[in-house]
Formats: sequence, structure tokens, C-alpha cells
Amino acid sequence: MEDSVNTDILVGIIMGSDSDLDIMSQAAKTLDEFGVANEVHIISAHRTPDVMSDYGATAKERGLKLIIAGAGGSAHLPGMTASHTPIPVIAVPIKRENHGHEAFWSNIKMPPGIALATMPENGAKNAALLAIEILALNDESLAAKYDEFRKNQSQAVYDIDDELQTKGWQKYLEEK
Ligand code: RP5
Repeated sequence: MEDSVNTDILVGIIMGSDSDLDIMSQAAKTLDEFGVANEVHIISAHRTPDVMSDYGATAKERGLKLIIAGAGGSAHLPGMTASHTPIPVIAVPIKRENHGHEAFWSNIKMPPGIALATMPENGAKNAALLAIEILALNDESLAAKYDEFRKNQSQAVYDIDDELQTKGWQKYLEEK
């Protein structure tokens, strides 16, 4: 899928800590697979608040079209970044085994006035897919790649169901 790569950075991926990188790297990986140039930064709403506000305030003039922001705990980074920028921000609430759902609730509870598109917990891949859908509205080549991705994804399910119908569920499960 990487034949026509746009080298201008279109999507900023930011996260509160390098401990979020295992999850947030899934967004970068997905964007890379579609040839969407992106940058990855650690920016903490609490420990580097000035960097966060500057990143949001300069994002549009630097050419970014979207920001994907992931954070755990009180997870202020996505909403506060959104408050500093006019471009869309997609939130990824980070959820660990020792966490409750606090990051999700923090992100989903944005009051009216500042839009924040909140993904499922740890939904970094879907954040990238949403970014691709938005960018594809004005990029036919990217739209074609996305159509192909969706068709391949559907085909994988058709193939699995064919196998299930052929074998029956008992044999399918035994061999899985
Ligand atoms: C949040 O607190 C980060 O986004 C991370 O999910 C969590 C833990 O941060 P570290 O203690 O690993 O820096 O700010």
C-alpha cells in the first residue's frame, strides 16, 4: 500500500508517556501502512503543559490535519490539546490491567464547545483508521487504498465462514 507516499506530515501522534508507546505505536503503524506521513511525540499535559499548548497552537500552521492523542490516568492530554487547536483531535484512552475506566470517562465527558472524537480504550488502530477516513475525503488515492483495505477485511471474514460451513463448528474449533 506504500506506493504513493505523501511526505508532508499530516497526522501528529502524541501521548502522555513513553509507557503509552506500545499502544500508540499501533496508530503510527497503521498510518505508515497507508503511506500517511506522521510524527510521534511524548507530550505530557501535566509535566510539559507548555509544550502541549504550543504543539496544539502551531499544529495547523505546520500543516498537520489531525492529531491523535493518547493518555492514561486522568488523561487530560487529548481534551486539553483540542482546546489549543482548531484541527480535529482523536482521543485514545489508555487502559491497563491495573486501571479502571478513568481515561475513557475523562475523554468521553468533554463538555460542549470543544470537540473530541473518543475511541475505544486502547483503540489506537481505529484512531488511525478514522484519521485515514477523514483525510481520504480529499485524497482519491488514499480513498482507493482504504476501499481495498475494507474489501480485504471483509474477504477474510467470508473465507473464515466458508471454512466453518465446510468443516462444521466442532471440527473448526478442534483444529483452531
Ligand atoms: C499518563 O499517565 C500517561 O499517559 C500514562 O498513560 C500514565 C502513566 O505515565 P507514566 O507514569 O508511565 O509516565 O500521564
